[in-house]
Amino acid sequence: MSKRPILVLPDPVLRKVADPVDSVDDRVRTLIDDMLETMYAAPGIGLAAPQVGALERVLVCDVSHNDEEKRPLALVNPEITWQSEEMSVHNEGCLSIPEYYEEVERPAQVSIRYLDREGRTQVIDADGILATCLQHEIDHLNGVLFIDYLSRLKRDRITKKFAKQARYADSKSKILA
Ligand code: GNR
Ligand code: NI
Repeated sequence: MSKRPILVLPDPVLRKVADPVDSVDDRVRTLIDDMLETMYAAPGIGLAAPQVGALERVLVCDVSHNDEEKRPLALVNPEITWQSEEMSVHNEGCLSIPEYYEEVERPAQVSIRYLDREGRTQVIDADGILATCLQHEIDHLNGVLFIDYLSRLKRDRITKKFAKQARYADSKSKILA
């Protein structure tokens, strides 16, 4: 297993739609294991493959508490098959938008059909933070970020801040080169 670098805004890969996986083989299992290691190290409660530069429909998540046994989940080609009318609000963050948090409203409960790491079809019924996390990760597979649910003012402010940081980092690396 190895940790992979996490892409940060404004990396254009984060805005692309990821491709379905056509066979859950050892290559995909290695991607899953690397994503879990990367997520735990960050630390985060979820990670989508595009965040490590892989434009494939794979996500991992673990919402267990620090004092509990780990409960890693890996979903390949996830599809939301049902969502509740009831909504809930969580304070969200994203490893690709470091140190920025905002409340986002999403369906409180979802059912998701997916392939597990053995390629078997499974269904998960989620609520609470798990439902929020899985929806946040599935959004990543479609090039959608949680800031897309905020007002244009907030989204533009954060997008510009990260674009400016990227320009600065780029100018520094040119001086050092
Ligand atoms: O670590 C993460 N925490 C989090 C908190 C609330 C809602 C969603 C998340 S996912 C995030 C990790 C991440 O960026 N996954 O894409
Ligand atoms: Ni995220």
